[in-house]
Amino acid sequence: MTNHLFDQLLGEANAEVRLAFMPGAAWNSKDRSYSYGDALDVSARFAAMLVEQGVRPGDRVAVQVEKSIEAVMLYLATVRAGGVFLPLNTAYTAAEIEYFVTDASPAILVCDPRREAEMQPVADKAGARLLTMGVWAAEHDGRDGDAGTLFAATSKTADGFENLPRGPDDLAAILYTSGTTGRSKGAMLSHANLVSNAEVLAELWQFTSDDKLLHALPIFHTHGLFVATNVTLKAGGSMVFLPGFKPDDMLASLPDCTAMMGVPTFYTRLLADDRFTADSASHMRLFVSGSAPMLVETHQQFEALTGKRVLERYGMTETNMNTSNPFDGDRKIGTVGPALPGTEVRIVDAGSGEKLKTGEVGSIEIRGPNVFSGYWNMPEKTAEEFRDNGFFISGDLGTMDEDGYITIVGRSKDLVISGGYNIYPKEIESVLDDEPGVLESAVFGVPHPDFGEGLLAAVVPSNGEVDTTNLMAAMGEKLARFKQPKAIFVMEALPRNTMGKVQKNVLRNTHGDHFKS
Ligand code: MLC
Ligand code: AMP
Repeated sequence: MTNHLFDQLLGEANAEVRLAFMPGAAWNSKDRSYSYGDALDVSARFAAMLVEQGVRPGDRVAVQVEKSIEAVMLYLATVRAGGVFLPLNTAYTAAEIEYFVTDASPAILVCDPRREAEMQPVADKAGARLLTMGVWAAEHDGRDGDAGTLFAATSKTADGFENLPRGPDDLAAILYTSGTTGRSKGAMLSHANLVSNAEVLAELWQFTSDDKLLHALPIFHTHGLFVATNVTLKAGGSMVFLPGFKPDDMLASLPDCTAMMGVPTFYTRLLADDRFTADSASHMRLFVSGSAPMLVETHQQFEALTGKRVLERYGMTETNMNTSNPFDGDRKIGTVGPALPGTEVRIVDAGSGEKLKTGEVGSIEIRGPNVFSGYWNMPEKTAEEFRDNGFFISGDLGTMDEDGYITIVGRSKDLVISGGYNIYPKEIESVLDDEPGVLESAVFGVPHPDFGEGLLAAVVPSNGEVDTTNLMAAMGEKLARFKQPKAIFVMEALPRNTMGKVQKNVLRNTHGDHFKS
């Protein structure tokens, strides 16, 4: 019996090798270490538990828990049990989670024990069984913290558990990505999508079992879960697993690592810290950046300080990674490199779909084994975003040079990327427009020194005035913190063109200096 993703990632794992450890008095948790043997054992026990709890092949397992090694085990367990892993941002409010779980109707929803009371009605409404997953070690070493019901339901042995069979085209994960219409869409990723990307990246970036990755990204998105984790597993390497980005912990962990993956904010924060020197980076063989554009200036500063050039690559929730600058060869600053082996990337005229000439700006489109099969329950949306010949329309605009390197120059979608998180203004505008006293709103991004882009909102009151403090409070209940505008401006009217369309470029120009210190 084969389980495509599991077999490819862990089929030949050397049980003795250390996979990950989570350091850190700073995180109020004892040093803990996992070998590949532990990973095989714990993920099998979790998988057996999921089957006992009623998970059947193809069932979704929705998970909103803090980052931990055990959360990775839950991902592997879901795959082994034949399920579909559905990770959710820990910042999402109960209102946001309700949309995802009613849309995806998972068999199981796993949440943090501290959120059990607010999540129970959400699970009930979606017909999902609720489990809670807290601090694993609380069970084992008596530390403070609620371990939750998931560990309690897990048997002490994995005896007799066999992976459920799953083929390359079966679903392995659904990742929700916000949409231009304001409704989030669940990108359906198959076993083959994930395996092909992990194989290609591990080889291209020359990952081996000698590598130790500094992992400080969240594990509910493509970057931290599939790129960072799957590539490490594929290579049989190790990870230092930090719950988030804190400069002290990054600097303390760097000497022990060989590679790091991060969003541009990681790099600007490291560069802003005097303790980050050429020495801190001298032993590192690879720094990768992606999820948002890295400024040329940041690239140059990093290289001037460390003598190393960050390798920038380009991906999406729907497609995993599409392009990458080379490991060996010319890493061109300001570009995201050429298409990955096995993946086609083309630049076309958005209207006609005709291929454009070298250097011309057009729609970036992608085809290959990395590209998802469609949006969950949204066949029309899926059809709109694919060409008849199978190319996926990314919504990004770019050029291709004579060597096939892609430069992203903008987006045809109304999207703000803040600290590597995608925010679709439409979703925030819908929330603002529903508030009493608001006639209409426009949400937009402007340059932000830490997050790349920072979110701002302009609102037009329905009766002359509106209390922006109340608006902020209302958003606090409905939207994750990172989606809330950092400031709200009251305007008499929104700037519009002759067609009546809101001119966000005018708002961006007017408020472009908002975050400049
Ligand atoms: C936190 N805040 C943010 C924010 N992150 N606001 C806007 N954008 C963000 N990204 C809020 C906090 O809630 C807080 O609010 C205030 O801003 C300051 O927070 P902080 O303590 O400075 O933030 P921190 O916890 O350090 O997080 C920043 C970060 C994090 C950049 C480390 O956002 C992060 O890990 N981003 C990575 C996202 C990611 O993995 N993207 C990959 C997507 S996959 P207040 O007001 O309460 O103080 C993808 C495909 C691909 O895109 O190509 O990879
Ligand atoms: P997400 O939907 O969260 O997966 O975000 C995908 C989007 O992130 C892409 O469509 C791009 O707009 C953006 N992105 C990812 N990597 C890069 C990069 N290296 N440079 C610029 N934009 C990027």
